Amino acid sequence: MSLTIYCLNGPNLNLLGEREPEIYGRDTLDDVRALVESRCSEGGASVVFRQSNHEGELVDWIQEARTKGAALILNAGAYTHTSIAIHDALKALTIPVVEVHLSNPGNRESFRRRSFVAPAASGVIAGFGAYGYRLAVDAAIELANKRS
Ligand code: CA2
Repeated sequence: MSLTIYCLNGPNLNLLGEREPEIYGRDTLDDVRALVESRCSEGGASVVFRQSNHEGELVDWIQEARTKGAALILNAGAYTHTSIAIHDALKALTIPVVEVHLSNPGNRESFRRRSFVAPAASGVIAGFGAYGYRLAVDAAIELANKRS
């Protein structure tokens, strides 16, 4: 049976491509979805790709990935820097987690330097724009295959 990769996206990422292209690039979230779907299909995996502006909904989906997913790619947006609820949900997972960001939070405002996702992630990909999602898919499939 093929692997299912969850790719979850947090608040405001629905606005991608509409504002601040110098930080987040010109790709829309639909472009990112297409890239992720295509890379997953090349790697023999299926994908559940979602975005929410609501912390609790993201927590629900992380819990869903726990039983239905082989790996999780997560761009928690600003919740990365604030959410203990997302941190706790991630800690309950046994599947690999790949944290991804379009920008590099490490070279931006100091409040973006703390991540509540990173301590629960296998690795972090940041600063490569939409291309980072392609790298994240490769890492997620590699880690999921190693486990199965
Ligand atoms: O670089 C990333 O992927 C971020 O997760 C994006 C978040 C930000 O809070 C994180 O520090 C880093 C913000 C997403 C907002 O996306 C927008 C896109 C276009 C226009 C406005 C917001």
